[in-house]
Amino acid sequence: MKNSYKLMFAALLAAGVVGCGKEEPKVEPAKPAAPAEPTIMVKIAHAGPLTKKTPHLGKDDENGVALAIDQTNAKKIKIDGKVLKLEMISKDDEGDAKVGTTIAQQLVDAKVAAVIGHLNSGVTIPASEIYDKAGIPTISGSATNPTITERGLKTVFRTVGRDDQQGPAIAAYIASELKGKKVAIAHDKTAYGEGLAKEVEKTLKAAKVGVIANEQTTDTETDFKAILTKIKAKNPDVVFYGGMDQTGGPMLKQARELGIKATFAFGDGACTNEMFKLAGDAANGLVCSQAGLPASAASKEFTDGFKAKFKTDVLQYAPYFYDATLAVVEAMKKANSVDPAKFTPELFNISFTGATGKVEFDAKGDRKDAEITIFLGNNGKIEPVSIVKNGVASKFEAAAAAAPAAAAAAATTAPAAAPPAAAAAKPAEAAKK
Ligand code: ABU
Repeated sequence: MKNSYKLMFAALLAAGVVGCGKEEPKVEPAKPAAPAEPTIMVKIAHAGPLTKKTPHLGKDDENGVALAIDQTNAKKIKIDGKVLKLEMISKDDEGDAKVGTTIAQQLVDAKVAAVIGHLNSGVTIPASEIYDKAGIPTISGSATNPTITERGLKTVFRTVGRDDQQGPAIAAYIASELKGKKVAIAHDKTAYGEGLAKEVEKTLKAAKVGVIANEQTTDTETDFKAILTKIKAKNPDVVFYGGMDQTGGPMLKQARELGIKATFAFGDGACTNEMFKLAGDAANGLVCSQAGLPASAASKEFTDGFKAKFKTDVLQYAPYFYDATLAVVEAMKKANSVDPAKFTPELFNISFTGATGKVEFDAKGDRKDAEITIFLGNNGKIEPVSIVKNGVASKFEAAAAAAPAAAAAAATTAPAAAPPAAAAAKPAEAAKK
């Protein structure tokens, strides 16, 4: 049969004009597909170390951004009448300022609408200047150095607390709970490590705790025996290290090998379960702080989504990078625009409950009412023991862990129900801004 006959025959069959001697079921004509809703594609960048220094933390952060993007896309949020479709571009800054500024320019050239990152303060500081010049907002979920938001840039934000909140909180714990009398301090010479070590030292000295050593290393060092030998000679009861877990873990392990008995304390960069992989049993008994609520207090939407998508545990900052991404979406909704020039100013006006509790920024771009959590290493993992908010410490309530807002409330309504005691109250007070 020629093609034209075939087509005509098929049409007549469909219309019931010709048949094969028996009744054929009527074939409903296919309904025309609904016209696709207009969408608006927006590139959101994640930037952090994915191959060097702390790639485990960089991946955790990236996962937080990816989850927020997935969940946002599923909600089919309309901006200016179009369905918002976010696309993630993730860049490896290797935890290095030079690489960070190179990729910052690449992200500007790629016309991303916002950058969620970087992980490290020392990378965030120079990279955010490049984004700022391009009018692109930067929100970090981990960078805690105060300088980041002290430069008057109106495009730079963070969803975690600052080191001038975290430093006094961990120092207060050292003074009042560990009853430290002779504290040795070491840091990795990064913006974060050195800055936090200075905050800790300042608070300890104000509390009349002796700071008997101040040693320096780098964020790529693997052998700490030389500085540890000097520290051992001073016989401290506590050692505070300002640095990340990839150096903090081996340092702690080597300290025990050298016979140093002091309690080791760390800031958020080394406040991860990774410490047990790096230091083994030596990590039991460590004390550390995170610049926010613990991951165990993250929202159900985040926790369930994270487990389902990544089949792994949160390491630390993923909920904060998730909330940083959602903050951008909230600002876009408020501005009804995906244009950074229009939605960036709205970041100062947003208010939403994210994975980590209520998210609002102050006039500097810092998170309002940031909490600091103190952890102890115990039985192969870090466990939250107290929360410091606005300079007031209270016991961490495991029962409230599933609801960040409730956990935050427990922390503020039970002032000084737990550490720190009087000796630490003043330093904690100094954390108020
Ligand atoms: N806050 C610790 C890790 C990131 C940073 O501030 O460098």
